[in-house]
Amino acid sequence: MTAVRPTGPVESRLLRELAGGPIHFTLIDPDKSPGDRAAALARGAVEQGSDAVLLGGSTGISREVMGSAAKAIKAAVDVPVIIFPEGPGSLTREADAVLFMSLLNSRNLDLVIRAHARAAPVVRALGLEPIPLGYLVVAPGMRVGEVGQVDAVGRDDSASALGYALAAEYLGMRFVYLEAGSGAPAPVPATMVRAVRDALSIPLVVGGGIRSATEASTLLAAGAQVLVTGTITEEQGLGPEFRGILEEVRRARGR
Ligand code: 1GP
Repeated sequence: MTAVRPTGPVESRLLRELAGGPIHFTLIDPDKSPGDRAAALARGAVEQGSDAVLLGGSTGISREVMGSAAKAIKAAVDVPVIIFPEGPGSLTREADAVLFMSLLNSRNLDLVIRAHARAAPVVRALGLEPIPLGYLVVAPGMRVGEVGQVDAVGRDDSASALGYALAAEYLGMRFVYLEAGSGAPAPVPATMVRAVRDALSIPLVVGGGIRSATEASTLLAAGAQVLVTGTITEEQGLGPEFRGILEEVRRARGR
């Protein structure tokens, strides 16, 4: 027994990369991009410098669909494949890790902690590495805001975002994710990212609505350490916008 749960291999790898500057996660929805298409997207994204693949979506993805996407991606690329779950039903041992995340501003206790009590023994039995993360939905929140029954943090309410983020850190979570919602018309405001970054000691993940190099650059300058993009690859593949975002991440790392 140690006093603190040891950091697993995926988290250790992410922390090593973060020591060199910001990184990028590519979100793939296996319902929209199953198996081989998921693997092709992942291969292209990693070739352009993306550091991990998140697998998820906000509608019930089955264990089988998640499993076959994870397996195909792992055969294609050498970056962590991490489940971004919307419930215990999509957990699979084919992935490397799972964001073990509490939806901090949900009104539904299931999404704050109760589903986790059901999922934790499954995560343990599958041998999946849990990465503890506080997930905070900022307006407009989009589909995850609705499904997650959130009291979305207002876009001008950096003080609330800071409070939630710091509470997550003090509760022992190891990452905080500020989420504007997949497909949001604009990402989380840079002023909010800056306010949270200034207070937080753990890595800050930012996602939702990032579609251009300019938005990526603004968020990185404000202190975002992990940028997550999903819609842009689902809609446009690995085109110039995606490349532009990855170039900004590389530039922020000084590469
Ligand atoms: C959603 O933050 C992620 O959970 C990615 O958002 O699909 O808007 O890139 P987009």
